[in-house]
Amino acid sequence: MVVCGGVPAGEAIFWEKLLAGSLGDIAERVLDGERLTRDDGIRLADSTDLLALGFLADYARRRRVGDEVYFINNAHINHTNICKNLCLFCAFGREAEAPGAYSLTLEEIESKVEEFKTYQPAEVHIVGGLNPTLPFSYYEEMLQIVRQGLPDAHIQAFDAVEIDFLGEVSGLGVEGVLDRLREVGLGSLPGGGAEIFNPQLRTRICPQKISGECWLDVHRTAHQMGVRTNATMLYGHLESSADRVDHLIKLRDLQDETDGFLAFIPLPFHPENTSFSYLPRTSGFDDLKTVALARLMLDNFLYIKSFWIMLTPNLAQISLAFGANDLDGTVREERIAHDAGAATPQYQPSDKFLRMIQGAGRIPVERDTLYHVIRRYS
Ligand code: V47
Repeated sequence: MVVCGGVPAGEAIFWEKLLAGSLGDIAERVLDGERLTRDDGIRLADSTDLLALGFLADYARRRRVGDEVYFINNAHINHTNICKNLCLFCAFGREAEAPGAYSLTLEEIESKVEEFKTYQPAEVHIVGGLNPTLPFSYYEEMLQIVRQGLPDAHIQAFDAVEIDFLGEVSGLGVEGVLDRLREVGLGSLPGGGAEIFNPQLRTRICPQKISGECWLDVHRTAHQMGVRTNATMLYGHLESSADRVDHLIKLRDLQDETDGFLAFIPLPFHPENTSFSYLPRTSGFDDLKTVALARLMLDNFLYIKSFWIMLTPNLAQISLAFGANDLDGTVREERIAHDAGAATPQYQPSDKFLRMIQGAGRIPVERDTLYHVIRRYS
């Protein structure tokens, strides 16, 4: 194949090398904008040619979404860590009587919102455990409090696992719950709870959790109702390359069907204080490869988000050259990764995002949850 139009002149030499190498046929498909197969994905996931993966993912990113990199002024609330699922990879969830178990009262939520007013976040991101003692009215009132205190903020709340649980608690089902929560301010769903879809693995890492099919069904329902959602994949525990690729393909298939996903966020497993504390942390090499794999497989997702809290700011910045185009947000308080040993700060100011993005030669864009531009920095 001859390298020609579409490839910047300075890159031709790299393409020629790639096309002649062991990933040459995949490189050709990327260059032609063709969809990659499961087999391609597994070969990429198993490859140790990190720079080749990065080069291909960076090309795919540039062609699909250009040079802008997004961040958001947001604030997280983790309203309860009491959880009936007690997933084995999770250091955050605990039984009601366990040390450190908490549920924020509505008054405590109100004072958090009061505190947030100083920052005027564009988004309030709310996730927590499946606490059987909290009535559905608690969730409705929580959203009402956030909406009242921060009327301009988008509320991204409750992952698919929580929505399914609330469907049961309330007796309203998934659609009924989404309807009711939307009435009190719910804007979109975060992408948590997907973990890894392989059912055999789910029984080993999160036996009480809804199935992958159920997770996908909740997102399908949300999309059909016009509620946008994110998607995640927890990697770096017991899964194989094929498990990762199959997970991504299931997300890609649903996106083909609904076009309702906004961002995909790969979440590196943090083992501390979990049943898998004997496992090592993911390597930087694997983190970057996973971002690149996601960009290459998820050809119908616009946004690949590197959550700096879990990835570390330095690696998140480097991941901008491996297919990522979003760094998430200011956050302010995070418990899920920190309970599992994350040593990153819990807050990062906007000017740090500007430095990270401009330092990577890209264009910073402050966004809202739905990726409307709040400010584009030239
Ligand atoms: O659902 C739990 C994961 C998720 C651990 O949608 C763990 O924009 C690593 O979903 N090590 C919560 N991960 C976080 C999440 C998220 C974060 C940022 C942005 C968005 C978004 C979503 O964290 C959980 C679970 O999948 N998780 N325990 C752990 N030990």
